[in-house]
Amino acid sequence: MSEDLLKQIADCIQRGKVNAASPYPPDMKGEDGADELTRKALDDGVPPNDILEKALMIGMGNVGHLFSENKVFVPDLLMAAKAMSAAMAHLEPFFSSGEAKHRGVFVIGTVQGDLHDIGKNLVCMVMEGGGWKVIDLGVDVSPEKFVEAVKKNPGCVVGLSALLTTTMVNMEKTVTMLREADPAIRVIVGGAPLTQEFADKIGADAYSPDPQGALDFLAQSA
Ligand code: B1M
Repeated sequence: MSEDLLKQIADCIQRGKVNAASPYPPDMKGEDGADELTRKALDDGVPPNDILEKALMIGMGNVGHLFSENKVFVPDLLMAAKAMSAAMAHLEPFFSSGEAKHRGVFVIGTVQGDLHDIGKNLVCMVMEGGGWKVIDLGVDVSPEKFVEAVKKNPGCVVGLSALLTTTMVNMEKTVTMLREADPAIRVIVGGAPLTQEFADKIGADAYSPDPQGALDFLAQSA
Protein backbone atom coordinates (compact mmCIF):
# COMPACT_ATOMS: atom_id res chain seq x y z
CA MET A 1 0.00 0.00 0.00
CA SER A 2 2.71 2.45 1.03
CA GLU A 3 4.70 1.30 -2.04
CA ASP A 4 1.84 2.57 -4.26
CA LEU A 5 1.84 5.90 -2.45
CA LEU A 6 5.61 6.26 -2.78
CA LYS A 7 5.37 5.49 -6.49
CA GLN A 8 2.61 8.10 -6.85
CA ILE A 9 4.82 10.70 -5.12
CA ALA A 10 7.78 9.80 -7.35
CA ASP A 11 5.55 10.23 -10.43
CA CYS A 12 4.36 13.64 -9.16
CA ILE A 13 7.98 14.77 -8.72
CA GLN A 14 9.03 13.47 -12.13
CA ARG A 15 6.05 15.12 -13.87
CA GLY A 16 6.21 18.36 -11.85
CA LYS A 17 2.81 17.96 -10.18
CA VAL A 18 3.13 20.27 -7.15
CA ASN A 19 -0.31 20.12 -5.49
CA ALA A 20 -4.01 19.60 -6.21
CA ALA A 21 -4.49 23.27 -7.14
CA SER A 22 -1.66 23.25 -9.67
CA PRO A 23 -2.92 23.10 -13.30
CA TYR A 24 0.31 21.47 -14.54
CA PRO A 25 0.60 18.91 -16.04
CA PRO A 26 -2.83 19.25 -17.68
CA ASP A 27 -3.62 15.51 -17.63
CA MET A 28 -3.22 15.48 -13.81
CA LYS A 29 -5.46 18.51 -13.21
CA GLY A 30 -7.46 18.19 -9.96
CA GLU A 31 -5.42 15.23 -8.69
CA ASP A 32 -3.40 15.36 -5.48
CA GLY A 33 0.22 16.38 -6.00
CA ALA A 34 3.56 15.90 -4.23
CA ASP A 35 2.37 18.21 -1.44
CA GLU A 36 -0.81 16.32 -0.42
CA LEU A 37 0.60 12.84 -1.06
CA THR A 38 3.71 13.43 1.06
CA ARG A 39 1.51 14.67 3.92
CA LYS A 40 -0.65 11.57 3.52
CA ALA A 41 2.38 9.26 3.54
CA LEU A 42 3.64 10.80 6.79
CA ASP A 43 0.14 10.59 8.33
CA ASP A 44 0.02 6.90 7.31
CA GLY A 45 3.28 6.35 9.20
CA VAL A 46 5.65 5.96 6.23
CA PRO A 47 9.17 6.71 7.57
CA PRO A 48 10.49 10.09 6.31
CA ASN A 49 13.68 8.46 5.01
CA ASP A 50 11.60 6.07 2.86
CA ILE A 51 9.75 9.04 1.40
CA LEU A 52 13.10 10.71 0.64
CA GLU A 53 14.82 7.65 -0.82
CA LYS A 54 11.96 5.73 -2.43
CA ALA A 55 9.95 8.66 -3.77
CA LEU A 56 11.72 12.03 -3.96
CA MET A 57 15.14 10.73 -5.01
CA ILE A 58 13.58 8.33 -7.53
CA GLY A 59 11.41 11.03 -9.13
CA MET A 60 14.20 13.62 -9.30
CA GLY A 61 16.69 10.98 -10.46
CA ASN A 62 14.39 9.96 -13.31
CA VAL A 63 13.90 13.52 -14.49
CA GLY A 64 17.63 14.25 -14.05
CA HIS A 65 18.57 11.34 -16.30
CA LEU A 66 15.96 12.31 -18.90
CA PHE A 67 17.47 15.83 -18.87
CA SER A 68 20.97 14.41 -19.40
CA GLU A 69 19.61 12.49 -22.41
CA ASN A 70 17.92 15.64 -23.81
CA LYS A 71 14.50 13.97 -23.47
CA VAL A 72 13.16 16.68 -21.15
CA PHE A 73 14.27 20.32 -20.84
CA VAL A 74 14.95 23.12 -18.34
CA PRO A 75 11.24 23.89 -17.63
CA ASP A 76 10.60 20.20 -16.83
CA LEU A 77 13.52 20.18 -14.40
CA LEU A 78 12.24 23.40 -12.79
CA MET A 79 8.72 21.98 -12.33
CA ALA A 80 10.12 18.75 -10.88
CA ALA A 81 12.22 20.78 -8.44
CA LYS A 82 9.12 22.77 -7.46
CA ALA A 83 7.18 19.58 -6.74
CA MET A 84 10.15 18.24 -4.79
CA SER A 85 10.31 21.42 -2.69
CA ALA A 86 6.62 21.03 -1.82
CA ALA A 87 7.32 17.50 -0.60
CA MET A 88 10.54 18.51 1.17
CA ALA A 89 8.67 21.15 3.20
CA HIS A 90 6.88 18.29 5.01
CA LEU A 91 10.16 16.43 5.61
CA GLU A 92 12.11 19.45 6.90
CA PRO A 93 11.22 18.90 10.61
CA PHE A 94 12.53 15.32 10.37
CA PHE A 95 15.89 16.53 9.00
CA SER A 96 16.13 18.98 11.90
CA SER A 97 15.37 16.25 14.45
CA GLY A 98 17.80 13.80 12.79
CA GLU A 99 15.07 11.29 11.92
CA ALA A 100 15.75 11.81 8.22
CA LYS A 101 19.33 12.10 7.02
CA HIS A 102 20.99 13.88 4.12
CA ARG A 103 23.54 11.97 2.03
CA GLY A 104 26.08 14.63 2.85
CA VAL A 105 26.77 18.32 2.38
CA PHE A 106 27.39 19.76 -1.09
CA VAL A 107 28.92 23.24 -1.19
CA ILE A 108 28.53 24.90 -4.58
CA GLY A 109 29.22 28.25 -6.21
CA THR A 110 30.02 29.95 -9.48
CA VAL A 111 33.71 30.84 -9.45
CA GLN A 112 35.29 34.25 -9.02
CA GLY A 113 34.49 36.80 -11.72
CA ASP A 114 31.54 34.82 -13.09
CA LEU A 115 27.91 35.90 -12.63
CA HIS A 116 26.15 33.07 -14.52
CA ASP A 117 23.98 31.05 -12.17
CA ILE A 118 21.20 29.36 -14.14
CA GLY A 119 23.12 26.11 -14.66
CA LYS A 120 24.47 26.15 -11.10
CA ASN A 121 20.95 26.56 -9.75
CA LEU A 122 19.84 23.49 -11.71
CA VAL A 123 22.72 21.53 -10.18
CA CYS A 124 21.52 22.67 -6.72
CA MET A 125 18.01 21.37 -7.43
CA VAL A 126 19.18 17.99 -8.67
CA MET A 127 21.58 17.55 -5.74
CA GLU A 128 18.80 18.39 -3.27
CA GLY A 129 16.56 15.92 -5.06
CA GLY A 130 19.34 13.37 -4.65
CA GLY A 131 19.23 13.75 -0.88
CA TRP A 132 22.15 16.16 -0.41
CA LYS A 133 22.08 19.21 1.83
CA VAL A 134 23.12 22.02 -0.50
CA ILE A 135 24.99 25.12 0.61
CA ASP A 136 24.85 27.57 -2.28
CA LEU A 137 27.53 30.25 -2.02
CA GLY A 138 26.10 32.10 -5.04
CA VAL A 139 28.08 33.72 -7.85
CA ASP A 140 31.51 35.39 -8.08
CA VAL A 141 32.78 33.23 -5.23
CA SER A 142 36.42 33.72 -4.26
CA PRO A 143 38.68 30.74 -3.48
CA GLU A 144 38.90 32.05 0.10
CA LYS A 145 35.12 31.90 0.48
CA PHE A 146 35.07 28.28 -0.74
CA VAL A 147 37.82 27.41 1.76
CA GLU A 148 35.90 29.08 4.58
CA ALA A 149 32.77 27.04 3.71
CA VAL A 150 34.77 23.80 3.62
CA LYS A 151 36.23 24.51 7.07
CA LYS A 152 32.73 25.09 8.41
CA ASN A 153 31.45 21.85 6.83
CA PRO A 154 34.03 19.09 7.34
CA GLY A 155 33.54 16.15 4.97
CA CYS A 156 31.56 18.15 2.44
CA VAL A 157 31.91 17.85 -1.34
CA VAL A 158 32.50 21.00 -3.42
CA GLY A 159 30.98 21.87 -6.80
CA LEU A 160 32.42 24.64 -8.98
CA SER A 161 30.58 26.13 -11.94
CA ALA A 162 31.93 28.45 -14.66
CA LEU A 163 30.42 29.70 -17.91
CA LEU A 164 33.19 31.91 -19.24
CA THR A 165 36.49 30.89 -20.77
CA THR A 166 37.96 33.83 -18.84
CA THR A 167 36.70 32.57 -15.45
CA MET A 168 37.12 28.80 -15.81
CA VAL A 169 40.84 29.43 -15.23
CA ASN A 170 39.93 30.66 -11.72
CA MET A 171 38.87 27.10 -10.91
CA GLU A 172 42.50 25.96 -10.75
CA LYS A 173 43.37 28.35 -7.94
CA THR A 174 40.21 27.34 -6.08
CA VAL A 175 41.00 23.62 -6.39
CA THR A 176 44.60 24.21 -5.23
CA MET A 177 43.53 26.23 -2.19
CA LEU A 178 40.82 23.70 -1.30
CA ARG A 179 43.36 20.86 -1.39
CA GLU A 180 45.73 22.84 0.82
CA ALA A 181 42.91 23.32 3.34
CA ASP A 182 41.72 19.70 3.12
CA PRO A 183 43.73 17.17 1.06
CA ALA A 184 40.80 14.72 1.11
CA ILE A 185 38.28 17.17 -0.31
CA ARG A 186 36.34 16.04 -3.38
CA VAL A 187 35.75 18.68 -6.06
CA ILE A 188 33.38 18.39 -9.02
CA VAL A 189 33.52 20.95 -11.83
CA GLY A 190 31.03 21.79 -14.55
CA GLY A 191 29.85 24.47 -16.96
CA ALA A 192 29.52 24.90 -20.72
CA PRO A 193 33.16 25.71 -21.64
CA LEU A 194 34.68 22.89 -19.55
CA THR A 195 36.02 19.55 -20.71
CA GLN A 196 37.22 16.39 -18.98
CA GLU A 197 40.74 17.27 -20.13
CA PHE A 198 40.54 20.66 -18.40
CA ALA A 199 39.16 19.08 -15.21
CA ASP A 200 42.07 16.59 -15.19
CA LYS A 201 44.57 19.38 -15.76
CA ILE A 202 43.39 21.41 -12.76
CA GLY A 203 43.20 18.35 -10.50
CA ALA A 204 39.42 18.18 -10.04
CA ASP A 205 38.00 14.80 -8.98
CA ALA A 206 35.24 14.85 -11.56
CA TYR A 207 33.80 16.77 -14.46
CA SER A 208 30.14 16.59 -15.34
CA PRO A 209 28.47 18.20 -18.35
CA ASP A 210 25.08 18.12 -16.60
CA PRO A 211 23.61 18.12 -13.06
CA GLN A 212 22.73 14.43 -12.90
CA GLY A 213 26.32 13.45 -13.76
CA ALA A 214 27.54 15.21 -10.62
CA LEU A 215 25.03 13.29 -8.51
CA ASP A 216 25.84 9.98 -10.22
CA PHE A 217 29.57 10.51 -9.65
CA LEU A 218 28.95 10.89 -5.92
CA ALA A 219 26.69 7.83 -5.82
CA GLN A 220 29.37 5.75 -7.58
CA SER A 221 32.28 7.02 -5.50
CA ALA A 222 30.51 6.80 -2.10
CO1 B1M B 1 26.65 35.38 -20.66
N1 B1M B 1 27.91 34.54 -21.85
N2 B1M B 1 27.89 36.88 -20.39
N3 B1M B 1 25.23 36.15 -19.61
N4 B1M B 1 25.53 34.02 -21.33
C1 B1M B 1 27.57 33.21 -22.35
C2 B1M B 1 28.10 32.13 -21.44
C3 B1M B 1 28.28 33.22 -23.78
C4 B1M B 1 28.64 31.80 -24.30
C5 B1M B 1 27.39 34.00 -24.79
C6 B1M B 1 28.04 34.12 -26.16
O1 B1M B 1 28.87 34.98 -26.36
N5 B1M B 1 27.66 33.28 -27.09
C7 B1M B 1 29.53 34.13 -23.50
C8 B1M B 1 30.79 33.40 -23.03
C9 B1M B 1 31.85 33.33 -24.09
C10 B1M B 1 33.09 32.72 -23.58
O2 B1M B 1 33.43 32.74 -22.45
N6 B1M B 1 33.80 32.14 -24.51
C11 B1M B 1 28.97 35.08 -22.47
C12 B1M B 1 29.52 36.36 -22.18
C13 B1M B 1 30.66 36.80 -23.05
C14 B1M B 1 29.00 37.19 -21.17
C15 B1M B 1 29.50 38.57 -20.76
C16 B1M B 1 31.01 38.74 -20.72
C17 B1M B 1 28.82 39.58 -21.72
C18 B1M B 1 29.28 41.02 -21.55
O3 B1M B 1 28.99 41.63 -20.55
N7 B1M B 1 29.99 41.48 -22.55
C19 B1M B 1 28.86 38.76 -19.36
C20 B1M B 1 29.77 38.24 -18.25
C21 B1M B 1 29.25 38.58 -16.86
C22 B1M B 1 30.04 37.84 -15.81
O4 B1M B 1 29.76 36.69 -15.56
N8 B1M B 1 31.05 38.49 -15.25
C23 B1M B 1 27.65 37.88 -19.48
C24 B1M B 1 26.49 38.10 -18.78
C25 B1M B 1 25.34 37.32 -18.90
C26 B1M B 1 24.01 37.66 -18.21
C27 B1M B 1 24.18 38.28 -16.82
C28 B1M B 1 23.29 38.64 -19.11
C29 B1M B 1 23.27 36.28 -18.27
C30 B1M B 1 23.45 35.42 -17.00
C31 B1M B 1 22.21 35.42 -16.14
C32 B1M B 1 22.33 34.40 -15.03
O5 B1M B 1 23.00 33.39 -15.13
N9 B1M B 1 21.62 34.70 -13.96
C33 B1M B 1 24.01 35.58 -19.42
C34 B1M B 1 23.49 34.46 -20.10
C35 B1M B 1 22.08 34.04 -19.75
C36 B1M B 1 24.25 33.74 -21.05
C37 B1M B 1 23.79 32.59 -21.97
C38 B1M B 1 22.89 33.23 -23.04
C39 B1M B 1 23.05 31.44 -21.33
C40 B1M B 1 23.78 30.78 -20.16
C41 B1M B 1 22.82 29.82 -19.50
O6 B1M B 1 22.24 30.13 -18.48
N10 B1M B 1 22.58 28.64 -20.11
C42 B1M B 1 25.17 32.08 -22.57
C43 B1M B 1 25.08 31.66 -24.03
C44 B1M B 1 24.51 30.29 -24.20
O7 B1M B 1 24.83 29.39 -23.43
N11 B1M B 1 23.70 30.15 -25.20
C45 B1M B 1 26.11 33.17 -22.20
C46 B1M B 1 21.59 27.67 -19.63
C47 B1M B 1 22.16 26.81 -18.52
C48 B1M B 1 21.11 25.82 -18.06
O8 B1M B 1 23.26 26.11 -19.04
O9 B1M B 1 24.89 27.33 -17.55
O10 B1M B 1 25.69 25.71 -19.36
P1 B1M B 1 24.70 26.09 -18.35
O11 B1M B 1 24.59 24.92 -17.29
C49 B1M B 1 24.43 23.59 -17.69
C50 B1M B 1 25.75 22.82 -17.80
O12 B1M B 1 26.83 23.63 -18.17
C51 B1M B 1 25.90 22.17 -16.46
O13 B1M B 1 24.56 21.95 -16.01
C52 B1M B 1 23.68 22.92 -16.56
C53 B1M B 1 22.43 22.21 -17.02
O14 B1M B 1 22.73 21.23 -17.98
N12 B1M B 1 26.63 22.79 -15.36
C54 B1M B 1 27.20 22.02 -14.39
C55 B1M B 1 26.82 24.07 -15.04
N13 B1M B 1 27.51 24.16 -13.89
C56 B1M B 1 27.76 22.91 -13.47
C57 B1M B 1 28.42 22.43 -12.34
C58 B1M B 1 28.51 21.04 -12.18
C59 B1M B 1 27.95 20.17 -13.10
C60 B1M B 1 27.29 20.64 -14.22
O15 B1M B 1 29.12 20.47 -11.13
C61 B1M B 1 29.55 21.26 -10.06
